[in-house]
Amino acid sequence: MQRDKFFKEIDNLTHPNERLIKTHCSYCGMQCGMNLRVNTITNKIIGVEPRYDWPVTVGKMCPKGVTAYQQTNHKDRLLKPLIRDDASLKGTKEGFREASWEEAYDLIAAKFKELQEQYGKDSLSVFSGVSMTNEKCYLTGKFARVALGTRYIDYNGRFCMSSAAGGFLRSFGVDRGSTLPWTDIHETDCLFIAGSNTAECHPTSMFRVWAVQERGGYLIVADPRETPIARRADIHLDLKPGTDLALANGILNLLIQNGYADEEFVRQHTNGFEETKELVKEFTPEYTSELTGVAIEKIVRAAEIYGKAPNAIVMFARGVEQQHKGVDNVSAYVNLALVTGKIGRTKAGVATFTGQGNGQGGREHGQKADLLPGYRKITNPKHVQEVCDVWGITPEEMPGPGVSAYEMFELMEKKTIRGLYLLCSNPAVSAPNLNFVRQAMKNLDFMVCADFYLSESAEFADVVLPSVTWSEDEGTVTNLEGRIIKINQAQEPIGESKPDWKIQVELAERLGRGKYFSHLHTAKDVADEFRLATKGGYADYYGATWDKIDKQDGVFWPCKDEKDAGTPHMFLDKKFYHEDGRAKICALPYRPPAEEPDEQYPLRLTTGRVVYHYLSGNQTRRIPFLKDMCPEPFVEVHPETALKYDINHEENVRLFTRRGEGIYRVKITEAIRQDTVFVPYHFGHEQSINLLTIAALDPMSRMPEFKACAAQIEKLEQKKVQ
Ligand SMILES: Nc1nc2c(c(=O)[nH]1)N[C@H]1C(S)=C(S)[C@@H](COP(=O)(O)OP(=O)(O)OC[C@H]3O[C@@H](n4cnc5c(=O)[nH]c(N)nc54)[C@H](O)[C@@H]3O)O[C@H]1N2
Ligand SMILES: Nc1nc2c(c(=O)[nH]1)N[C@H]1C(S)=C(S)[C@@H](COP(=O)(O)OP(=O)(O)OC[C@H]3O[C@@H](n4cnc5c(=O)[nH]c(N)nc54)[C@H](O)[C@@H]3O)O[C@H]1N2
Ligand code: SF4
Ligand SMILES: [Mo]
Repeated sequence: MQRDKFFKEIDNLTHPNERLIKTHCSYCGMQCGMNLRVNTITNKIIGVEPRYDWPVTVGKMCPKGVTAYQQTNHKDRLLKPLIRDDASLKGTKEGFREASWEEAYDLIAAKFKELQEQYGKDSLSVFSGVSMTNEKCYLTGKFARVALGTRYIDYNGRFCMSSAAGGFLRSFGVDRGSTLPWTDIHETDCLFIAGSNTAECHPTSMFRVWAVQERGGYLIVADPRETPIARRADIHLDLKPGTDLALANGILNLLIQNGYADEEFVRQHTNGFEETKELVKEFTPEYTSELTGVAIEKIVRAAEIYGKAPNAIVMFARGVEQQHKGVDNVSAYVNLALVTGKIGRTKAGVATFTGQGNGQGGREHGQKADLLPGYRKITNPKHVQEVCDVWGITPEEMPGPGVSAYEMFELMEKKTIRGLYLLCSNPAVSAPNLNFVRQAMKNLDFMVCADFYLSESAEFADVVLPSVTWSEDEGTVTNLEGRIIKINQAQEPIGESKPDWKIQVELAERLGRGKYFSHLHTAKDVADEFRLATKGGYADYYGATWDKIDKQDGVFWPCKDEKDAGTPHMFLDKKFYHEDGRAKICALPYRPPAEEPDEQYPLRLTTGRVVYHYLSGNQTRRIPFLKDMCPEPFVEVHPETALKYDINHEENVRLFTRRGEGIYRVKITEAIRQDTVFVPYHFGHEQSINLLTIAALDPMSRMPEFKACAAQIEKLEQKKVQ
């Protein structure tokens, strides 16, 4: 009997009563190719298989990806809108009741109108995210500016890709996260990877990284921690958090001094070399070592390897970018490629590991405070006119630039902003300096949150709208290469949940702005308008039709028209996007982290990720396998430091900074510097490390310094964990 039942169950899983939907993972920028398995009788998603035929990840997936399908029919899904009747319970899960869409829309429209009549258009704000398709990101920007008419829109990419964007814009005049396709990586001779825990955060890149070493090439890693990738590196530059600018300047100085500059390339295609050369002279190996804590020999050897390599790729991620000089760090690492001319050809270039699934596309099409679709500037009258022509509004109706994500919370705290439409982000966990941010959200007169689970941020909302997971809708996403790909629908939305674009179309109607949205009946309708709105912008998607994406395994932007196959390699013609066609080599003076350790707070706190969880954890903390593997946060401490504080492995300690504190379980490891502690940030409420982080913002990108602040540890005598 048992045996029969077993085989029947197995049979059900592999039975012909199953269809495969070709799509991509819901999580990180790798966007691994997958097929969702759908039961044709129940029409429900029942599993996943990796896609070997997807050229970027060729059948590889990570623990998050193989369990991502469990989100769709999860018991925690929001099935109906929720309305909070008792405002005194704001900030908790309590006090909500289920409501119809009609009632929810009526309430939102009435409250939004009331606030705008009393306090002006800009009393409302939109805070969004880039786990959404390009079409949804595009429509969210239009919704803010046309349906709400507010200048205040920004998004979670401000905490993620904004420094990379700023650095690329300054250095190249264009912001595409990678100058080359991922399929080039394993063929290069040297990878210089800074501030990226690649093996845990972009795991399906690793086979290409190892392949470089297997072919006799080199791997250089700059990270304060000995991550899996640092452990296998030829050189591990174990720098103090917040000192990348000194490291990159020091290496650039050695490259120039030792004759590795490509003088011809520099003369013909760049500006700023002489000034930069002068500036970096100060960064001798000795001085660089003093600032960064990295041994002199390692710095010298790293420069020699990178300099000698015929082809090399400089890669980086949030370790470098989430600093209050993140933009300078990016330009400083880009300098290495520009000075040595290792860019603008195949197998050589620069790439950032874009974080979220649509971290690239989501920043190009109007969710950012100052940007319109196609990477157009909201401060450029020509650009505004081009978008107005598509939207059917006048330039006078277009709101001006707003402020960055964290600064929106500052305006909420001051009550300049009184209403918030939050979607696809969980800032009550992921924003810095959380005691302040949570208070700012509490301060709002009215808040809407669209999510498919009740997030920690939804706890601050007056109305929660049930949106859908990635598997219940279709659209395009731009992966970390700049390749536009297609997400396909595998299942109908469960319960009464709706895709965000549809919610916005229906809400616009209630707000009296229906005529600008009512022609959008399907995701494809939004896609067609979206492509048109990007036409002529430098992030031009006009030629990236769904058909072409399917036929070509994706389309790299820019892609201008039907005939254009797209642009896998940037700058092959050595033309950069600044007006004179030259790239900029940037002279960047060193600045220390905003908050340096002192007697009271002698340690450096840095934060980041583990392989099992995704961002605020609102999705992955609900998946049994992932939760089991990493149920709670921890603090990594070096054995010498543990000895000094008399703390043991697995002991709970109090970790605190000038802004907040938390109780964390100690993980003793030699894989971290003695002066540094690390905590992952995927956890909510009192477990959020962002209660401790600092909101020191980069002057250009407005990126907070998640990666470095001063902290202290205290032993909790009684609180030992059994
Ligand atoms: N498993 C998993 N994967 C993810 C995500 C996730 O949440 N979980 N999120 C996705 C997203 S949105 C993003 S943005 C990416 C992030 O991907 P990564 O940037 O690779 O991840 P982080 O853990 O934030 O930080 C990377 C490394 O920076 C190091 N670091 C800290 N301070 C410094 C410093 O001052 N200088 C240098 N050079 N390094 C430093 C840390 O030790 C860490 O190893 O991952 C994506 N992939
Ligand atoms: N200390 C520290 N803090 C950090 C970082 C760090 O390294 N250290 N990294 C920062 C970075 S790089 C990032 S990217 C941010 C990310 O931080 P968040 O923006 O908070 O990221 P998520 O957890 O993805 O939040 C997305 C929320 O929207 C929901 N959601 C997902 N898809 C959709 C959709 O299509 N529609 C709607 N309506 N909802 C959806 C999810 O359930 C989830 O609740 O965190 C930042 N915060
Ligand atoms: S590497 Fe990223 S895209 Fe691939 S399966 Fe893991 S989370 Fe998903
Ligand atoms: Mo991110």
